[in-house]
Amino acid sequence: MLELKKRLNVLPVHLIDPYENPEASVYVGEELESLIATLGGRITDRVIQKMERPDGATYIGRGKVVEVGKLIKEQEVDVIVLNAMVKPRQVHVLKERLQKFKPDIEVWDRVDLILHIFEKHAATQEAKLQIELARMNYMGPRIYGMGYVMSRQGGGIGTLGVGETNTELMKRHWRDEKKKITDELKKISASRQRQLDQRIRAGFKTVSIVGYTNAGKSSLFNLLTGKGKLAKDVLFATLDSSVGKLYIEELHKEVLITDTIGFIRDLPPLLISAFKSTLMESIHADVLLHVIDASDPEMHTKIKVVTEILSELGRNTDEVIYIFNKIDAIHDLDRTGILQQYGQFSPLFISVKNDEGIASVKESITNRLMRST
Ligand SMILES: Nc1nc2c(ncn2[C@@H]2O[C@H](COP(=O)(O)OP(=O)(O)OP(=O)(O)O)[C@@H](O)[C@H]2O)c(=O)[nH]1
Ligand SMILES: [Mg+2]
Repeated sequence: MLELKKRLNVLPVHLIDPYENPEASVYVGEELESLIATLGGRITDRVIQKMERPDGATYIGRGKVVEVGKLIKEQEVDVIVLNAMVKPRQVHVLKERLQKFKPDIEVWDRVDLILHIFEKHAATQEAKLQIELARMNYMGPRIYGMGYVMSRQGGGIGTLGVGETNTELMKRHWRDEKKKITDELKKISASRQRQLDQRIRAGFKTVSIVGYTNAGKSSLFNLLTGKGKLAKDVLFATLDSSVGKLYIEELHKEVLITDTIGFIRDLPPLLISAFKSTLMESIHADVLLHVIDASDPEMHTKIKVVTEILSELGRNTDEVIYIFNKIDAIHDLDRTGILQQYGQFSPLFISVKNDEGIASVKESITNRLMRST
């Protein structure tokens, strides 16, 4: 693991399919750079490789390796980040080749970058364990076990059982570690589930806020619950679920509201599954609010990403309420178009920043709850 105390020099490397819509690549590239900024990295440069298909060995291709190699030396780059999910083997080979130019260079793919951000923002033991599990799932037994086997070999390979190969050892280590973490997570989740059950038995209804990262979920949560939760212009500011209360006059009752981790495109299912227990609780709420950044040109794609993840997690997405936030930041929002396209999701237009439309959110929650009781 890389020391994150000092400010990292980061070089993003984008592989662009020349036949793909160039605008789409720009947005995906911008997202990568805001992820890097979120981690506190300094972007030294930007390398673009136009290729229809990644190179099997080095991902970026032999010629590019030399170009990137020279850059990382010149610019004292600590990490290069590949803008995609890349096979561990390709990352490994690329790193080896680049080490000839700069021995301590790190090579991350997009998922590694996201995992480092998660790690930086993880506040609770549960979040930390979930990230560790996600990392293990993502690396797989071989890559995860590499460091372990090296250290065992340092201590003498004679400790291995007869006929036990390194791969088997790696797999066993991976399985054992995974079981330890999973067991611990189960305990935490069970105790939280008990709390939740108690609340449900006490007659509390639940409302959950979901959406793409940076859409304004925590900001809305704060406004609804009066809590001072961290809202920041970074991706994945929130990693832990938090619960607050909102009083609904018509029901003469308080409801529980949860704010949780944001979604992002190309989040591998294995990574989501590590956060499943936290996510499951929240997405199976009585009312689900999907917060959308209406000022984002990529809004429609992001809505799709969130909807897909919700269905992957088994939530019926028909009854979600769409909340188009940040209307203060866009002047020509096509409300008619949105109402037509997303009419079935009872779209609301709000600005948390200007405290606009919040009453409509409460009203919508109330209506749903009245219908379901
Ligand atoms: N202009 C504008 N900015 C907003 C509005 N609501 C939230 N923001 C800003 O959007 C950024 C993200 O807000 P958060 O509430 O942290 O978003 P989030 O969805 O919880 O993000 P993650 O937890 O990182 O997934 C912050 O800089 C907020 O100040 C709004 O109505 N208008
Ligand atoms: Mg948040």
